[in-house]
Amino acid sequence: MKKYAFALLFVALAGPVAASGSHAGGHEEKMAVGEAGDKAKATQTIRVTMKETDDGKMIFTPTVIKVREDQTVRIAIKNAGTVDHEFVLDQEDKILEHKAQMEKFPEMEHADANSIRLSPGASGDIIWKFTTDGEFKFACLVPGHYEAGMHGDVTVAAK
Ligand SMILES: [Cu+2]
Repeated sequence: MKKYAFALLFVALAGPVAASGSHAGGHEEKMAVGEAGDKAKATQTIRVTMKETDDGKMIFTPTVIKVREDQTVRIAIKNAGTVDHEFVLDQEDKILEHKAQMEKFPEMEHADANSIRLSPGASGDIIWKFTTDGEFKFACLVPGHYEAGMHGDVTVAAK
């Protein structure tokens, strides 16, 4: 019932926004992984580090994030590496779609609430409300980085 109400609300809100046209990715659609959260409502801070390793891999630490449905978290991300990295949070098929786009357009900028790009040494936050239980992903979509190991899993437990 609640999900149905959300869907109706979204249709009402999304109409004019979609009509104005954003880029082809269709980021205006409601995301299964959730929505931008309110920092004041964050109940947990999850610290994530991004870096290259001595043996040529690129990694997130940790690689698994566990949260609960309807929980708002602050994901505090630090680039401890020597090249730009990204943190993109989404469902797996969207991540892979986005990855393919990044391979065609490596300089593509993301200005979405579910992603952040950080230069070496930089830190930043994503405040996120997980609205749906299930399995999601986070990844760095700078070309080559996903293959080098930069992806992880998000498990959202049902309430
Ligand atoms: Cu990266």
